Amino acid sequence: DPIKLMKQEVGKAAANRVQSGMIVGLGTGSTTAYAIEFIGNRLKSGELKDIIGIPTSFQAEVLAKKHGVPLTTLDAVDHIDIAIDGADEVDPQKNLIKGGGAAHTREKVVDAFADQFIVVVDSGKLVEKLGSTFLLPVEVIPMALAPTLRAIEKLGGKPELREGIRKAGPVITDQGNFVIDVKFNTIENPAELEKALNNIPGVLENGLFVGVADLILVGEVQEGQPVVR
Ligand code: DER
Repeated sequence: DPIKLMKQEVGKAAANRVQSGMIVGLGTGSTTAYAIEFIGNRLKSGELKDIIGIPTSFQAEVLAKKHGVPLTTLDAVDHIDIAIDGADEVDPQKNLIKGGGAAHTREKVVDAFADQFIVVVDSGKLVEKLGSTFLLPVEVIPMALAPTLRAIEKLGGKPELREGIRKAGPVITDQGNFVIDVKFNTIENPAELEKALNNIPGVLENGLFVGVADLILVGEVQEGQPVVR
């Protein structure tokens, strides 16, 4: 499966940038899952020492424990050296849409705080304009669902409440909130839209990551071989 190959390769490339003694932000999603696995492998082999991770979700926490990556919390560190995280879309200015895993609230805290935020994506995530292939996730507190839906429509969005697949009713985030996925025809000014959305009473965080990513690692398959650029 070429996509899986790309995700593994780019996850490994990110994990290889972690140096002993680092505090590492651990992102959420299937691509970052490989990076966490490879960090664990490097710890087991002794090649890497004294790593401590800050998870961005229950998923990251479970994976880190499974692969033997020690964890701590943001109140126990004064910096994060590298955050590794995925994305649903990446534009040419390195702005992102994230939140496919409904984890974007904690991800933005960790990714923005890190000295270096490394994004790991397969080449299918690269877009010219944000919003062209992926709905924009917005985390809202449940009691404000109705007014936030109306406010998002006023901004030109077409919002829909994210329903669970193996859970009846709406998806519930790690904070106990709802996620609204929003279709915008075009997102001309991501920075402005990010601010406008977060200024709606009841909105906790949205999946636009503007000016946060430092390095984009892209997994591709060339002549059947996975490469990273
Ligand atoms: O939820 C998130 O923001 C994840 O990082 C997601 O956007 C990327 O997940 P994937 O690597 O499984 O595509």
